[in-house]
Amino acid sequence: MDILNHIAESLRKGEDQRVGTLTREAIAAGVPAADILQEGLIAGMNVVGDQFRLREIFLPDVLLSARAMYAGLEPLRPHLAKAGVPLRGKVVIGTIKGDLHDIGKNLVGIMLKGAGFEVIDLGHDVEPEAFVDTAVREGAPLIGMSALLTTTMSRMKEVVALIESRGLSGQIKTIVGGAPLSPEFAREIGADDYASDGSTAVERVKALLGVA
Ligand code: B1M
Repeated sequence: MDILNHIAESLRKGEDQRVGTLTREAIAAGVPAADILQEGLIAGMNVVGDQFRLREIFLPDVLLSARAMYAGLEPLRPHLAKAGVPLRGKVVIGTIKGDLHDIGKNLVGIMLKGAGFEVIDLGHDVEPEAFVDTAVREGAPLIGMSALLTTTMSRMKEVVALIESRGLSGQIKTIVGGAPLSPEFAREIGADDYASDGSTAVERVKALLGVA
């Protein structure tokens, strides 16, 4: 079994220390950070999601795997985010109210920081008002929202509605993402854009803010 399969398998088993060690070994062996992320950590987490859906494992197991995911992301962080890129503008991000899933949102934040954006991360379970209030206070022209639950994704439209009702349309743009979302959903709620993963998010944010 190669090291990426080992990482995926250890993450599935919730072995956080092992995932951290294997990730560091993979980095030292010169395995590209993007491969460690996609074929190791995310591949393992996808298996966890499938097993959870099929009720082969339960919530405490998923929590252990989430902890292992963070143990792998920690050493990977500086390799995902390229150092020394000039600041390109402020972005407010967070996971929408009612939703505690933050791994994907954090990854998007890492990639945006790596691309030179100043990222204000409001965390998870974020009130719609908090997104807009923070963007106004910080002078941030973009809000990025994440949702992993079909029950919480609809709350994103409250943020878009607040931007409109406060007369901020055009001044503050929105981008949404998360596993249950789609470009159609983004259009339906009036968001300015949708991204399926971290690197696409960087490209779409650059385009929305008109920076190279
Ligand atoms: Co939850 N959970 N969970 N969970 N969990 C899912 C999402 C689920 C699909 C599992 C399943 O049934 N197969 C299911 C949702 C079903 C649905 O809504 N239709 C589910 C459920 C049901 C639940 C609970 C309700 C379970 C319960 O209590 N009975 C509960 C809800 C709690 C709550 O939020 N209120 C719950 C809890 C949890 C944990 C706390 C145990 C844990 C989260 C820990 C944490 O995040 N700190 C957890 C986990 C880990 C998962 C799975 C297994 C993995 C999610 C993940 O981190 N993926 C997940 C199944 C799955 O997705 N396979 C599942 C890895 C991550 C890198 O991918 O988040 O998709 P992702 O992010 C991607 C893209 O989506 C995109 O880029 C990222 C990088 O590529 N992206 C963006 C994300 N945000 C973006 C924003 C952008 C752009 C792109 O722009 C701003």
